[in-house]
Amino acid sequence: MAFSEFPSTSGGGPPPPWETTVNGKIALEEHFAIARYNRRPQFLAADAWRDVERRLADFTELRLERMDATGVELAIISLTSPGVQGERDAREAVEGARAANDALAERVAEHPRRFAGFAAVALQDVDQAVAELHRAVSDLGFKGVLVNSYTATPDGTPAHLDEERFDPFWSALEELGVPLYLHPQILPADQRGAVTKWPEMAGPVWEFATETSVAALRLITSGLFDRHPKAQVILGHLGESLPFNVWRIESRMRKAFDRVELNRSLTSYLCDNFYITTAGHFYTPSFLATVAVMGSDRVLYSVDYPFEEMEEGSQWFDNADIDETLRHKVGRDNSVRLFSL
Ligand code: GRE
Ligand code: ZN
Repeated sequence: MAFSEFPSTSGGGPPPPWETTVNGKIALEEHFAIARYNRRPQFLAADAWRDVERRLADFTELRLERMDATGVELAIISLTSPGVQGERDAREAVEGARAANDALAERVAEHPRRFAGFAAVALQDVDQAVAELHRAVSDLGFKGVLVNSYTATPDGTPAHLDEERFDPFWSALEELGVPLYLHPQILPADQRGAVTKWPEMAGPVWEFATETSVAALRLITSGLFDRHPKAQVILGHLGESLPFNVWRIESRMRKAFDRVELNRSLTSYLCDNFYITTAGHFYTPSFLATVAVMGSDRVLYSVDYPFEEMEEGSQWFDNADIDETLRHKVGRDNSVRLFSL
């Protein structure tokens, strides 16, 4: 298999016991939960949830074994959705983010070659979120932050990442040089009409893609990347449908508005300020379209464990009919570069 050619990153000394089975992939939409955030999403059936719940809490017994078996050397782990973004109370959110990050840091410290972390932050309090981001990156060694799109507020109005009050947080990300993983959440309550009527579309089926593609477009159209040109955002699920639609969005945007207030084109923001992962989307035609739009340096392998199976991801990716240079870039090299590993 292609990935067996990867050199070990373990440096000198005797090979660690996993070396025979790990072949070097890096995955970065991989979730865990501490007890307070390990809650069944309403769109997951109870029997499916029992398994996910156990696997969210586990790092070693189930997760590491599957990583070994499927050639994932390093998983960058994040708190599951909605996590801290679901807290209406700012103090609870601040406390929850800290607890989740401390718990994750402990697990990473036990297996520093196999796990790394994305921070959770309480954007309910922007100053606290900036402080926690600094602590997570500088003290805990985390590789960036993952935000489950919009943040709850006391009155239930969602706070979106393009709002200017979050500018200090974007500045902190630029200063630290770390990316923000923009992860889905279910739609805000007042927008769930179609998925309430037809639950078949809820959550990862289609709701996530609509929610998060709009969240990403809001970042662009708000001019956020003109204010924060170095900001880097990661989208999962092959870009939540955006690469497929970018030409049409851009074309119609130009036709609808002669007033173009942005410095650059939509496509150039997408290609310069975004990375896209394969999390939960293991389909070669869509993957190749994504690479064609984004370029081969901005697509990264991921699974979305434990909501998706590592076996399904690696069976697709390791055997996909793509060239080996591309497989190595997406499987590993692009992440090594992005996260300075
Ligand atoms: C995800 O992280 O993508 C996810 C959830 C919950 C259910 C399904 C799913 O957070 O894919
Ligand atoms: Zn996910």
